[in-house]
Amino acid sequence: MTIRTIGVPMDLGADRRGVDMGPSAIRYAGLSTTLDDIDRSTIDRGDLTVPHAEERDPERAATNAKYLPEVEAICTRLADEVDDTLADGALPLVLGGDHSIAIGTLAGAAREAEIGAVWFDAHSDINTPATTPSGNVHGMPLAAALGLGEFADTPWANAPNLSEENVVLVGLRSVDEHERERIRDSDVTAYTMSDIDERGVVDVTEEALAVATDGVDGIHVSLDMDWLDPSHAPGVGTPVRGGVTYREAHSAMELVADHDDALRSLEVVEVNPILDSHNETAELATELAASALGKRVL
Ligand code: DIR
Ligand code: MN
Ligand code: MN
Ligand code: MN
Repeated sequence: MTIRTIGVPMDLGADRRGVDMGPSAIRYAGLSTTLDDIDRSTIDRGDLTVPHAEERDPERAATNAKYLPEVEAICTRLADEVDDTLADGALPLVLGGDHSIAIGTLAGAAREAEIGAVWFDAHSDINTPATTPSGNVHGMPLAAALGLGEFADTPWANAPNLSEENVVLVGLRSVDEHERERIRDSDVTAYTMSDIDERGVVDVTEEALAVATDGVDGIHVSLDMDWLDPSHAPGVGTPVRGGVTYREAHSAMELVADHDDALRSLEVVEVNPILDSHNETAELATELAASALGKRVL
């Protein structure tokens, strides 16, 4: 199956500017040649056009969901791109950009199919404008896609065929107070870093994939680079100590590739070259995408 790369240089959903350079840094790290090692054809569709904060009314940043109209416009376009890609029989590989773009990827992936989602992230991304401590939409994409809280009234943000039972969070270590309640009150499955400590990343990821794929047509895999420990992935806007190691991350992505019959879309987000060290986080993002898409040593 052809892999189609779609870059989304979005930084309006996060506080730290620079994550808009993520798609460029990932390409510079050699994404296309790395993917050539996999037995699949790849095509790069370039980047969606995303406005810069400086072009926008500063008032848009003074709300409890910063730049939400811009996020809506971009995610609506991204959803169309993802849907078109799938309709052409290709697999969308979406490069972020901040994690708010997942609203668009999920909406597109779920347009014509029942999907599950596996979320590799330090954070649970299930805030809403009423619960967010930051106003940053990158902390809200799961709530938006599931139509939770105020997002019940924003149809553009709701993924049509995604239900809580098939949403799985893996590797949590930074969850806000209201997010904790929301996860407990929902049917979303969540594994913290403690679960990975106790059971190992292979066992946890296998179970996560089983839950996400149960009874659906396919899954979306969203990889927030802050899932990794900052010692391996320093180039992210919101690093949290105690993340997975380099090998654990590869191991989990290889398990994703083992479920390639279910994999419908893949997304790698939150690479921030300004905070990175010699592009190592972008290089790691490239490697992990390749592992998830089937690259093997032998
Ligand atoms: C925090 C941070 N929970 C927020 N979220 C991040 O702003 O809602 N998600 N960094 O990746
Ligand atoms: Mn920019
Ligand atoms: Mn995230
Ligand atoms: Mn995160």
